[in-house]
Amino acid sequence: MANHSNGNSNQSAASLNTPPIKFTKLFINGNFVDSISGKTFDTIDPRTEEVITKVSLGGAEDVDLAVKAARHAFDHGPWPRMSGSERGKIMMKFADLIEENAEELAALDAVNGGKLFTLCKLIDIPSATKALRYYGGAADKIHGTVLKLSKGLQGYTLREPIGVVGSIIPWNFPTVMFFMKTAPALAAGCTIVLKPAEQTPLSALYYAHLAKLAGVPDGVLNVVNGYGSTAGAAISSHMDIDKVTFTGSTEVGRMIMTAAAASNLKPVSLELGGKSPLLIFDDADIDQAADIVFRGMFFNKGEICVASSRVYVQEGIYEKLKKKLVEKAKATVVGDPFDPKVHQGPQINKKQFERILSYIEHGKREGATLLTGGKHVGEKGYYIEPTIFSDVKDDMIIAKEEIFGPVMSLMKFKTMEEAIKRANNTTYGLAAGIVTKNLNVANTVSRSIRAGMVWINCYTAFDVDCPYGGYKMSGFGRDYGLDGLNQYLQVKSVVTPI
Ligand code: TAP
Repeated sequence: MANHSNGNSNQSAASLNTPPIKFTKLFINGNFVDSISGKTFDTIDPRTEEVITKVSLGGAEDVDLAVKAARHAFDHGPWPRMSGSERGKIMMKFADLIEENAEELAALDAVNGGKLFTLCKLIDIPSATKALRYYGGAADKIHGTVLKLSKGLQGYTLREPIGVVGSIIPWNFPTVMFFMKTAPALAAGCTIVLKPAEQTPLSALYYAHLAKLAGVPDGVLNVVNGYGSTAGAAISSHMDIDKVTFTGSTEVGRMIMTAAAASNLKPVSLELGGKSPLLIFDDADIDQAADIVFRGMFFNKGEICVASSRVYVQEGIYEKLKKKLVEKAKATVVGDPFDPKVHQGPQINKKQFERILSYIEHGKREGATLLTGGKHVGEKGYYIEPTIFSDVKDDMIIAKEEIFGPVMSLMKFKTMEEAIKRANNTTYGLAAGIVTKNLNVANTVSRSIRAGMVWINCYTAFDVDCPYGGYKMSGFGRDYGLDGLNQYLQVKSVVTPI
């Protein structure tokens, strides 16, 4: 417990601890503007529960303005018409500008999202530049095919940008999500109206500014901050948006799909929740397994859709692994995400904080054994101890529902067949992990699990070249990889007599 201190006392990064807030308005048609209503909302520092700044509150009418700008840029502007290599060049410049401002951008995500500053610098911000360079490099390689037709016909296909893209993203990875959606859409030649999560608007506005500096034409990338129920709903039901891409909860994903169907039948891609199983077999190296399990669950304070929140451990290794995991949890330093000694920052907001604590209470009431953690840390800020339950049963709420916080459920299994069956016993299918030295086990399990991503002897190993997305109620469509680019393209067939 001694380590679970909530100090807001980092001196070494004192200036970044309170980064300058340069952009707080909406970004529409290349300009920062107030919302039409003139209203603003508070954006909160989860370390202190205090207001960082006020941000313009966009509503349906602001979304409408942004869509008009994006529509005009798509129908008449240079972006979809310029060559792929020209678009790629601008995207490379955009990446360079992000690199030049990396510290400040990392600080914005850390202060706004309670994310570890060092990891923002090491992972989140580089993911933006990697995505821009990967898709920027692909922009001049978007080809159709030549068709071999019968009956005196010849033809070919064109892969054309889908049009105006509405992008609705969550708060757990503000930068990663922004570029996971924006980089392929830009490469394809689309124009974009993006709504960041209301909890984390700050870095998105900075990116809009850098996009303009890099040469992205006005109207191509618009950022409208606001609430999901107003600005988000206006995007999903807009008649002039050609596609919506969304990452967030399954509940909201369903609402977006309904709104898309009820308006102009726009295609949607949804990356939704998860309750991902991680299977540890008896032959695993215990230290390696403990590292993988611990990071799989507690990375980004458990606020990650692929969190390995259901850990199935084979009976021969169960007790040993349990002990190691508890040791690791007890050694975890919870506190200010700017402090380099800290491993886990605060949860995003009061709502999530209370939700997580209520799941912990559920776990206790349902009869799971609380091995460690379970409590709020400190007096101020949304800090929660890394929490591990053992003796969890598959039908307990903590084993079924996405908690989206630092709460791990440990379960024991005997055979591979049993583990596969129990791992698949979920409505979700986002990710899964296997730790074993046995190649046959790894192959059998990875092919038997119904999930969009399977990691063997690693976890949360993402790469821009690796498609990522869900099975079942974890959604459909893929982000990243060339599959991610295809989401922003559509195929036109052209046929002519020979
Ligand atoms: P969501 O409500 O799903 O938020 C995701 C995004 O959708 C935000 O930008 C949100 O706007 C927007 N949104 C909300 N209602 C909308 C609507 N009716 N139409 C269009 N857009 C709408 O997630 P949350 O409430 O922040 O978190 C709740 C739970 O969702 C979490 O506990 C977790 O289980 C899950 N979640 C999953 C993920 C991933 S990566 N799969 C990410 C975040 C949360 P606001 O800005 O107003 O919130």
